[in-house]
Amino acid sequence: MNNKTIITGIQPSGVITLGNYVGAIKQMVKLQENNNSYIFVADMHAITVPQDPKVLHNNIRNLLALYIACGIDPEKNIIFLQSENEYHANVSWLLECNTPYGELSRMTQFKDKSSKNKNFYAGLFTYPVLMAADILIYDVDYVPVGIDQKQHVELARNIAQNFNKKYGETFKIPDVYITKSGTKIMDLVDPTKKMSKSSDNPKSVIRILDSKEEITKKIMSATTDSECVVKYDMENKPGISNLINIVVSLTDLTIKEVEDMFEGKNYGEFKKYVASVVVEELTKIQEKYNELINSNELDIILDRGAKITKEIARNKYNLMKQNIGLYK
Ligand code: ATP
Ligand code: LTN
Repeated sequence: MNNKTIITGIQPSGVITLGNYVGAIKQMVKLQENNNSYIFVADMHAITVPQDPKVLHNNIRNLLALYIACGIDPEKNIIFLQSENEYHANVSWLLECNTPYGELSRMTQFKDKSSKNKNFYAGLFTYPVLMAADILIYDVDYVPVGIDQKQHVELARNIAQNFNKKYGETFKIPDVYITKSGTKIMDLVDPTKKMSKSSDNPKSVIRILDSKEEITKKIMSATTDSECVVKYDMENKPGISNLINIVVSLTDLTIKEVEDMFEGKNYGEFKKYVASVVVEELTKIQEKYNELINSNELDIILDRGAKITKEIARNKYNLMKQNIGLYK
């Protein structure tokens, strides 16, 4: 992909996982070279479920520092904090008033999350509209996300198409850009579930700031099977396949090469290798993170991001108001 405008965001709902790194950040690092890219901290999305204010505050700064430590270059991207640009919420409201209730009810992530906790808030339901606002404000070509977000980007497309039809050309129609197949990293304890940063089980998730010992311990105790053959088979051997995926997404090796390397070897040896690959990658990131977290570089980056994105968002908001017939 070249010369395209792209946007993506991650929620500061916990320290990011290896899944977020592989599925979102690493992709943006590749794409930043030849595209006009926006990357933001989706803090207003994080509050769709209850958050402890102090923890949330720390998670926001951590995520910002981690973006940069993971290779997101502030010179090549516009990095911003969603809540610092109040137009996202304003645009979202105008879109909400043009989004059929029925379409929102079909969102699988909403069904999932609302079934886990029946006392959910309205924001959890309308969240995909805020995501549509994030995307449509910037007239992007592509939205790089993991497969779990595809339905939300498709909703943003529908919202934009309907809005354009009803009120005249207002938005560019974005496309989803699904990051390389096979890069969905699964939970280490239950490898049929996606590894998720809001998971309650610490053993399930490798977090980017985990220590070498923690990483090794978690991988060594990851759920596998009793077959003792390192072979990729997501359906019958989800645990081993997930570990192979982890290696493939952090190295230049293919699945076949990993299988060949461990032919006739036991799971213990394989797991030790997986742990060493992860530790090597995350140690580099952690060193950079430690340099950044208490520096004022982060504040400078945010101020610049807020300034640039507010200007763009204000123009889009005003165009929407005008097209809808709101007084200006
Ligand atoms: P939460 O637990 O709060 O829902 P999450 O870990 O599922 O968070 P998101 O903030 O929803 O992560 O996602 C940020 C980005 O990371 C998205 O592009 C998403 O597709 C990607 N992503 C999240 N989890 C994984 C995973 N396990 N494997 C690959 N990509 C992932
Ligand atoms: N909903 C996404 C985060 C997100 C996003 C966006 C991604 C919010 N707004 C706009 C891409 C574009 C998530 O939970 N992963």
